[in-house]
Amino acid sequence: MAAMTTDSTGTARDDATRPGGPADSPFVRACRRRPVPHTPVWFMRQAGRSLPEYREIRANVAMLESCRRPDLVTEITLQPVRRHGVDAAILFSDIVVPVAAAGVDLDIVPGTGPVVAEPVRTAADVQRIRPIGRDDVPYVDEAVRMLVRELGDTPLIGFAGAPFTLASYLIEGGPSRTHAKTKALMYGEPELWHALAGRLAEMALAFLRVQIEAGVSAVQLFDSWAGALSEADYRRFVLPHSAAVLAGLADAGVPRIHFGVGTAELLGAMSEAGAEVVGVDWRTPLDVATRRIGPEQAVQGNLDPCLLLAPWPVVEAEVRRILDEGRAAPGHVFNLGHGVLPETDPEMLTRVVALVHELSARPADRD
Ligand code: 1CP
Repeated sequence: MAAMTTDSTGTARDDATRPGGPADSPFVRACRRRPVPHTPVWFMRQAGRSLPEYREIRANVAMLESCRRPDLVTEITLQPVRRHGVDAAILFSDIVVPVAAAGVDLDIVPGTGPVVAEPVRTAADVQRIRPIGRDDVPYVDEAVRMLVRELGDTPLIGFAGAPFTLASYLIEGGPSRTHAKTKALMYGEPELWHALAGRLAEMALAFLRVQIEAGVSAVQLFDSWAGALSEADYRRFVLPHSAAVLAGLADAGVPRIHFGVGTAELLGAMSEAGAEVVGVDWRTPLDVATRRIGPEQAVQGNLDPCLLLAPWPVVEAEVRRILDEGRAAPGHVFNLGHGVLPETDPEMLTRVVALVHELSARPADRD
C-alpha cells in the first residue's frame, strides 16, 4: 500500500516527493527527461473495446453516462493497468465531456463518435458555451480521487481536447474527414474563430485543473485533428490557443503532453506550445521528430496501431526500431502513434509492454 499524506483539501493524496511514488515513476521521469530504469509504456485508448471486460461493463450503459459514473470510470481505467502492466493509467472519459458540462447538447453515438445537436455557427452560439469548474464535473473530481488511491505508485494521466479538435466537433456537428466547415469559419470569420477557440481553451484549462487538483500525475492535450492544417495556419489560428492552455498549467507541477495526428510538418510549431512532451504519430521516425522538436522536450510514440494486427515477429521488429530511434530523444515514452483499434488482440498489447520493458531495462542510474 502506498504511503499517503493528507493535502489541504483533506484528501488522501500521494506524496509527490516520495521516492518510488507516481511523481517518481518511470513515466513521469521520462516526461521530465530524467534517467529511467526502463522505457515507460502506455497506450492511447488502452481502455476500450479491445478488452472483453470493457465490453461487458459497457454493455447496457451509454458512453457519456459511463463517463459520469465514478465507479465505472474507476473500474474501466484500472482494467488495462491490471491486464497489461502499463506504466500509466489514463482517465476513462472523453474530450467532449466538459463540452456537455458547459451546456452544449451532444451525444456520443456508438460507431460514430460525438454528435452535436445544434452546431456552433454564430457569436450567440459561442456565448452559450458556459465556463466550467469543479462543480460542473463533480464525477471527474471524484473518479480521479478514487483512482489515485487505487493506483498507488502507478501515475494517472488526465486529459482534455485542444481548442482546434474540440472546435471541429462543435462546428461540423460531428466527426469530419476534411474539417471543411471548421476551416471555412476559420478563414471566413477569423474573429468568431478566435472567440470560439479562446472559449474552448478556457474550458480545456478548467477541465485539466480539476483533474490536477484531484491528483493526476500528468496531463495530455489531444489535438488529434491539428494535422489538417498547414504550419502557417496552425501558427496563426491554433498555436496561441493551445499555448494558452499549456501556459495556464505551467505552475501546476505535472508534466504536460501535447499530441496530434498527421503533424509531421507541425512538430516544430507544436513544440513551441510549452509542453514537456510532444506526441508523435507513426509517420515520423522518432529520431527525425527529435530533430524537429529539439533537445528540450521528450517524445511519446509511435507504433502504428494497425501494426498490432500483424504477426508477432513483425511487431517485435517494429518495437525494436522505435526503441532504437527513441534513443535519439532526451526522453521517450513508448506509445502507439494513435489510439488502440477495437479489433486489436489484447494479448498483443500485453506482449508489447513486456518487450519494451525487457529491451529497455537499464541498470540503476538515478539523478
Ligand atoms: O461506445 C464506445 O465504446 C465509444 C468509443 C469511445 C471511447 C472508448 C469514445 C467515443 N471515446 C472513448 C474514450 C476516450 N476518448 C478516451 C479514453 C481513455 C483511453 O485512452 O483509454 C480518450 C483519451 C478519448 C479522447 C478522444 N475522444 C479523442 C482524442 C484521442 C484520439 O483518439 O484522437 C477524440 C478525437 C475523441 C472523440 C471521439 N470520442 C469517441 C470517438 C469514437 C471519437 C472519435 C470520433 C472521430 O473519428 O472523429
